[in-house]
Amino acid sequence: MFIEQLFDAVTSTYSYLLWDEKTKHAALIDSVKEQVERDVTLINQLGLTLKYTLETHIHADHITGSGLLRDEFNCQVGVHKNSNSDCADILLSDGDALKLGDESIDIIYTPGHTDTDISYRIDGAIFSGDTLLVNGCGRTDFQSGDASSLYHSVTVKLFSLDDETVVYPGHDYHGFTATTIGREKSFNPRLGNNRSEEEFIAIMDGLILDPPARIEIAVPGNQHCGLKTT
Ligand SMILES: N[C@@H](CCC(=O)N[C@@H](CS)C(=O)NCC(=O)O)C(=O)O
Ligand SMILES: [Fe+2]
Repeated sequence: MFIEQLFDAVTSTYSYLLWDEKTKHAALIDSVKEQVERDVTLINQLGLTLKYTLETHIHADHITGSGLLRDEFNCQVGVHKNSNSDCADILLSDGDALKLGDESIDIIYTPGHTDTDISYRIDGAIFSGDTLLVNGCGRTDFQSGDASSLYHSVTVKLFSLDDETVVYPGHDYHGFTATTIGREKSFNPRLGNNRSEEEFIAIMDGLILDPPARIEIAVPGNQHCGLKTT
């Protein structure tokens, strides 16, 4: 599978275009509405057929481009079944798989940042959304977030993948692009080095964070595939 990592500098969001080289079938994970023109041009230049736009969760900080991309490419929009989406074509659950040519995208439910979080696994890599970030993890203080769930999603589900698995995060606020499961198991300051669940919950409870600036419009907007934002 080929992977192109794309960045939205305003919200520090990564989007990922993946495609199967043989069939040119593609998926775009975590698109950003303001970047749709960039993404449409790239998809056309590469001669890809966009099959899916996929969300790692219902985002609170930016609005998805999934609805506009579906209008352009007639692709299917996939989100987790808990998302209360009124527009998705596919409601995903743990254990589901999507096909891109002969390649598979496996769905792993990894709640904790929200109750809609999916990590998407392909051969050798995982797109972890905001469940596992480079040296960090998503906050757990809104949208049914839960530190205990996040702890289990990371330490039981993600840390059981091979150490060499490349981790592509949903955001990075510090200049990193990707990491590996082995690196995060050793060095993640919140979850690595066999951190206990109690310690992790205390760390998350101790964070004092402002809500994302656009949360009031982003959450309902994303439940409408970014097409209605008020
Ligand atoms: N200042 C940002 C906040 C972004 C934010 O809260 N990001 C979430 C992901 S949606 C998070 O979990 N951040 C983790 C962190 O900042 O370490 C905004 O207003 O959008
Ligand atoms: Fe998020």
